Amino acid sequence: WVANTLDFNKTYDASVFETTIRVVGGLLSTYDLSGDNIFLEKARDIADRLLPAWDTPSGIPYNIINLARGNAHNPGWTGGDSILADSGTEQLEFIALSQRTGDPKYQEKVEKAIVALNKTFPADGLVPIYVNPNDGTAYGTITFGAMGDSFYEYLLKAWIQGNKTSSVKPYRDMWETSMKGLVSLIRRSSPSSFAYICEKTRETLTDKMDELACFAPGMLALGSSGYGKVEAKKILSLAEELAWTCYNFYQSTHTKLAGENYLFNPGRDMSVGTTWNILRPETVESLFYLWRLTGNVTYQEWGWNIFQAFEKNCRIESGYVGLTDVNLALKDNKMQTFFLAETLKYLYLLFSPPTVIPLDEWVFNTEAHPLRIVNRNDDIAGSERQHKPTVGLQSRKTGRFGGN
Ligand code: DMJ
Repeated sequence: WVANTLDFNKTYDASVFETTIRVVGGLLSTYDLSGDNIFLEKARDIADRLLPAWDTPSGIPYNIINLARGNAHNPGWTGGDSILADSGTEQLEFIALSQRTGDPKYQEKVEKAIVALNKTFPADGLVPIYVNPNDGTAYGTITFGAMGDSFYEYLLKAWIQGNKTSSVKPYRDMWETSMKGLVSLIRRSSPSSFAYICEKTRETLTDKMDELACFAPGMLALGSSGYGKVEAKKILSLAEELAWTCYNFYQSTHTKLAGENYLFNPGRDMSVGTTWNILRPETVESLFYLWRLTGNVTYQEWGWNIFQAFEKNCRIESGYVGLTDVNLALKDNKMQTFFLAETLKYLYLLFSPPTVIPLDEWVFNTEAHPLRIVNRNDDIAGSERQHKPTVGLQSRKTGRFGGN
């Protein structure tokens, strides 16, 4: 079907972010798992159609592009600006594509966007969600939930994908800076002392956390081993605390499924804000990482309970659907693709031996498509040799960003 029927030449305005993480990521992962060239060819076809989105004055992409015509723009409701997560979550896929094709152009485009974001990177590493594609300045809310989330995830994962070498150290540096910022947003509820990540607009913190931000415990756990012993322990323990909070997002409702976001009020711990559940994966994703990295079977138990709640409330004859209200158990009529790509995959992996997609050989893109970590010395067609970075990252003299 992919060889004979899949055709990307559509007059369709596609989200650059969603198409990258779902389609390019899915095809590249299938290529890595099967070795069948058709998947690489198709990944390249659609990536080529997305590439003009990065032709902006700053290198920060427009977030929508017409797949057949190649004209790019931003959604009207952002006032013409780009969204942080939509603009900084293509690095893994496009770097992988350059590695596998030997053509550096994909990597160059997505790294230029990070370089642009790094130019105005704040001291606490927390970047607001709206970014001007002309000059890279950012404004609006700071969040690890919707519209911010995977930008931070990819800083860490690009470092892992690059074998944690000096050439990708700038990613790690940016990520560590952002994690200091994350720590500054942590507050604890009363009476039960659940740790949560606030949102921030200018100097004001809001006691609200999206379920989407529940990818953060997994990210912190995954990144913890890159710190020295003492800091690693602190970060891992924060990851465990946040995972407990996220698990309680589920446990605190009538269906035992989490709402879309939570509000924290003194004396009342957490309460559901937006009531729907669209089968999102972030909490089970974090449980998967925590189980792999700590070996603590409690995370399997929590994952099993969440799985049972999906079975009980969301399963219908033809598949699964979300809920419009997690307390009233009202069903919607949609099964999001990330339920198969992520939610069920992470649950499957939570109950598989760690040798299934080992974390030292694979890195999951933000849609849970595993990409093989390629030994940089063995990069196909020698991306190290061929790739001449055209941009420098602040004053760094070394590294992939630095022009060596
Ligand atoms: C997925 O598409 C990805 O995980 C993305 O980064 C944000 N969240 C959705 C699923 O909730």
